[in-house]
Amino acid sequence: MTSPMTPTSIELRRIHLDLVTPFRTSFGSQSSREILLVGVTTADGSTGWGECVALSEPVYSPEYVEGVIDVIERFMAPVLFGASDLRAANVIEHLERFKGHEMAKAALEMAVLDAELRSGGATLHQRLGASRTRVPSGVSVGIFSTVDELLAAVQGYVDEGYARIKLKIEPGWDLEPVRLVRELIGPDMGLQVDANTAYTRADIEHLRRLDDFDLLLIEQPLDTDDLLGHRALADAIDTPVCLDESIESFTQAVDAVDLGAAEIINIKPGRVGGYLTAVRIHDMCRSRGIPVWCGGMLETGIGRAANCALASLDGFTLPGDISASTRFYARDIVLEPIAIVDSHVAVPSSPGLGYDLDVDFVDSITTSVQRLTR
Ligand code: SMG
Ligand code: MG
Repeated sequence: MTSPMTPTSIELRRIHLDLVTPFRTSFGSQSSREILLVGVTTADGSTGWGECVALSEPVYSPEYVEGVIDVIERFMAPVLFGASDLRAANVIEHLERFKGHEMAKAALEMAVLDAELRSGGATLHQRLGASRTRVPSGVSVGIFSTVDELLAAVQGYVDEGYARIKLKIEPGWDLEPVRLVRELIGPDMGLQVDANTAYTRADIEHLRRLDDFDLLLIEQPLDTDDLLGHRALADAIDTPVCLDESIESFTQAVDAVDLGAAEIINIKPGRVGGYLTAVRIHDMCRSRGIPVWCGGMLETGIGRAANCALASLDGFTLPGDISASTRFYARDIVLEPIAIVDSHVAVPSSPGLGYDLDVDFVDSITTSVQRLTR
């Protein structure tokens, strides 16, 4: 058992990174990423960092950067400062009074976990009990104005060695782009689609036509709340239905599986309230034969390193959205950017979450810092 820690300060640092190319999904296009880093420093002098996955606007989920800062500053930080027995394993318990805000809670748990692992000289990979030393790397490809641009982008990712392709889709950008990409990459490469809630139950017949393309899965086609719609879709089509936005907790994951609404789950630690809850969802899915994979939120090397360790657990049987740092950023904020070797990303082996911050670069892209103290 790890010894409890006393947090003495919490830093909320906002950074700004330009994307190498705009990323368009069914809910909008972004050409830069604002990211909130959460640093927790403890009385023994160790600091851990968490990366919050919230976007600037509440368009993927209800949380957004400014709201996360507010809820941490106003409610969550004071509770953690007052805790006498703080460990990564009980951060979520301490914050239980506060409803929702899973991304804020996850970022705090992640920072405490990093500090705890660093002071104990252990890796996240060891802590989670994972065995694999590398994980296959998948890439998420946005929506383009023309199919020619899409095909050129996909060809580029294939050339870089990605193990599978995920295409963003929306009404008007689905059957034809998917058909052409399947033709381009051939029958053997893994291909899947992600609609980010862009369809309704009225589209079930249309979505059935995706069955022709031997997809690994269709991710979150319907509304976040529409579990029964996803069940109806799963009954109507052969392509496995995977949930992303709908799963914000362990209980929701169990319910979605029980209802037959999720044949596969995309586990994003930030969306479900942290890495430790992510592992519980993984374990539950594994015991019930539900494949899982690790999603991405355009993380920097901090989140990517940790996602990689999580994805090395045995139940992560499908390639995750764990791409190289260069997929989104010309320069990452960690000293050793995430790279693809032979279609895989190596699980980090240094203590903590597995990254070393490029402090000078982080300073140069910081747009605001708040330091909260005990
Ligand atoms: O980090 O590789 C990544 C991004 C993967 O497509 C991705 N994420 O719905 O799964 C998803 C999206 C959410 C982020 S969109 C801004
Ligand atoms: Mg998704």
